[in-house]
Amino acid sequence: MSKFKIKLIVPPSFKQLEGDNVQYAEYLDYYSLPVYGMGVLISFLRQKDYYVDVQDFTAQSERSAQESDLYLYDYTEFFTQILTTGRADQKIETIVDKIFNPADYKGFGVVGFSLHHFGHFLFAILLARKIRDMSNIPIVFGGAFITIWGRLYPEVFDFINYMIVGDGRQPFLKLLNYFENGAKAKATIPNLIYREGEKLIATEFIRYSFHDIPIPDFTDLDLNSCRESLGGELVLPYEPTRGCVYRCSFCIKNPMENGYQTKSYDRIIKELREMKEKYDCERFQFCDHNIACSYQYLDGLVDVFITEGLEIKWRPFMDIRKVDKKLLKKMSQAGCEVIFYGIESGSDRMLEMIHKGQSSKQAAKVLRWTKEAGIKTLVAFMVGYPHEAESDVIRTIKFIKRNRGYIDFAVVRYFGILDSNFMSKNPLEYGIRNLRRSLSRYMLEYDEVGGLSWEQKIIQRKKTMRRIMQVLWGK
Ligand code: B12
Ligand code: SF4
Repeated sequence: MSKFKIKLIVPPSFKQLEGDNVQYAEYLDYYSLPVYGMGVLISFLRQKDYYVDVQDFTAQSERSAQESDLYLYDYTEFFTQILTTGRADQKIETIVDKIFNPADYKGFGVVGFSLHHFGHFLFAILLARKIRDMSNIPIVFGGAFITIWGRLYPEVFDFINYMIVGDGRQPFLKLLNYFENGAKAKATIPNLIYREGEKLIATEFIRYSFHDIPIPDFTDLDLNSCRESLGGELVLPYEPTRGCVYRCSFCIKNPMENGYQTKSYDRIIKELREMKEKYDCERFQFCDHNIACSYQYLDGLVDVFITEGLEIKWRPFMDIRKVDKKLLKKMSQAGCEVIFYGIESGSDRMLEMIHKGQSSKQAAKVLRWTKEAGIKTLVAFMVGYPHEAESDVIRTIKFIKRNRGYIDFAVVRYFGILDSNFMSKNPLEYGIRNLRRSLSRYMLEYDEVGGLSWEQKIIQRKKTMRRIMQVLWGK
């Protein structure tokens, strides 16, 4: 085993009550799931004989948020201060002090942070600053948030040394080699971002194979504390497919994706069996983007689950374009217990503008079939899309009223333009202009061409949100 010791952290996360891209949800407990990408990285590093110590605050996040009041009113307000000083207000600093123990970092050659979303990122900056104050240990940020938006925050290099974007396995290994024996010049390590003087250097981006991703290693986690608050079930993430062939306007394509990629049935069965046994876990959240891109593939996978008698419960993300009654029945038989559908709107005009490739009629049919097959539905709606008119909102409200019986869980998001999505690249094509960064930077504000200004849009979408929440949850 290498003497070089690695510390990997998933920080607790801030959650918003209100702000840029807030979600109002009545759904399954996503925050208690351990972060899949971090598990993959641990597994890979241990296969390479590294000692990895893991501190994953994921499961505690939900609890600590409630206990210590991490639900801040629009934390983006504090963001600039956190980013530039590495410090927050006294209340948050007290929380950071509680979880920060200098002894935890002694003897380690590097500290890596795995950051899935913006809430993680903020907390990671605060922890990184604390570590930096006491030592020069190299600090590396990676994870989905860093892959997509890390480059927008050069100031963070006051507290950290490197960001690794995309699949972190090989780049991190090369960086470790560089730390340990100065193997190569850092400029030759792929997928690396670092600061040199005032300049941000980004090395060549390599997309690594999806086909040799190991199963995640969660052995160090207290899996009991990762149980869902809803039913106390242990649910673990697993990735059978990656990517999606469609191009919904708001969607962001992670550079790690390469179209729609699938694992072989044999491999999925083997890996799920292994995880089931290793973690005594029967429930899996599939972390794919859209498992139903290929009807044939999904149909075949479901057949194999049944013939192999896998006996697991699973929860995929799917769009409804290719789904039919027969497939849903089989999925139910194969253990599928909840499907996350992006329905977005009840207005066909809006669905067309989003390039969603589905009609509200189709959506209603699929929701009914899903429930009839004995599968629960988790439905995502979006409010405040550019040029959403009163008639569109009324159509969505009517859609919800008509189909409420087929919706078990729902999540409503404010529509937001994310840096690097299709709309940010071609705003005029989507009827928007004057794009500018919000406080969070990765979200963009805009004005509608011939319509509402951003200030008016905020008021309009807030009203719409209230109406949608009222029909969904009576509040
Ligand atoms: C699957 C997924 C989920 C799954 C699984 C999450 C989990 N627990 O693992 C579910 C549905 C549960 C989920 C939940 C959430 N998610 Co999510 N999720 C994704 C998705 C689609 C793919 C991520 C993934 O697993 N990829 C596959 C793995 C292998 O890749 P990876 O995680 O990036 O890890 C690799 C590298 O990043 C790197 N790496 C990772 N860690 C580290 C650390 C170091 C030190 C290094 C060097 C490298 C490194 O190596 C890894 C191995 O290859 C992304 C969008 C996208 N296309 O990336 C959104 C995304 C990351 N999620 C997002 C959000 C917001 C959330 C939620 C907060 C939503 C919510 N309100 O509930 C929650 C939070 C979950 C949590 N535990 O805290 C946003 C983040 C943007 C933002 N606003 O901050 C994204 C971008 C989606 C979006 N467009 O809005 N998510
Ligand atoms: S179907 Fe889902 S994953 Fe595919 S482009 Fe649309 S929003 Fe993105």
